[in-house]
Amino acid sequence: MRNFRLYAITGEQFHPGRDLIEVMEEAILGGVDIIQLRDKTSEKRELLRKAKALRELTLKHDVTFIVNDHIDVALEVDADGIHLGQEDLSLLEARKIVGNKIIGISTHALQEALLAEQQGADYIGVGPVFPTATKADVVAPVTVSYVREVARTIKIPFVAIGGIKLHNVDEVLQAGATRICAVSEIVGSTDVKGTCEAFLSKLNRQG
Ligand code: 3NM
Repeated sequence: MRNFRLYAITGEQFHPGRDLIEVMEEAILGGVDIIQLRDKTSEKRELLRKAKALRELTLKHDVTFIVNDHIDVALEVDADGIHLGQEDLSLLEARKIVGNKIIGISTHALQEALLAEQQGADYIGVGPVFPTATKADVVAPVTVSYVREVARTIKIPFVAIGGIKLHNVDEVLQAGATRICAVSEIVGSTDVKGTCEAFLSKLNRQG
């Protein structure tokens, strides 16, 4: 799996009146190197339309493209990978279906992280670090102490997520994260490109 540092997930509720592809292209121009389509409300046909458009966009810019939950959609548009939560299809089942595509797993505790690593996840999500209203029914914040624990223990790439903003990202980086993911702070920004650039300059300063 290609290295990545700044991971953006779609969140259309944060940019009413603005086109999905336009917003995500701005994020890419700001330096995002991996994009995930996450859409809990669209019907399949609409989801497929968005996935196709994002696949085209990410190919054009040579950026990794991940689809959340919907393995069928990921396969249909030949996405680079899928992202699954703890309640979704198991990693081992998913691996049988997607072969060597990227599989990312959300984790909220070290046991989940260790299991995902052992079962062959390509990367894990580590969160929610801070409170977030973006994900429904999310567990209580795991805080930067979970980031620190994962940084010490886990060998596969991990990405910190959940409530991460420009004003609190330094704390996450200091805890050992080298990759971060944000939804509302990026796609809800009035300057998507500038926000991504600001995240990257903090990531780069950290090493
Ligand atoms: N997954 P924002 S938190 C999609 O902890 C998602 O697994 C999380 O959105 C996890 O950057 C989250 O707006 C939402 O807080 C992150």
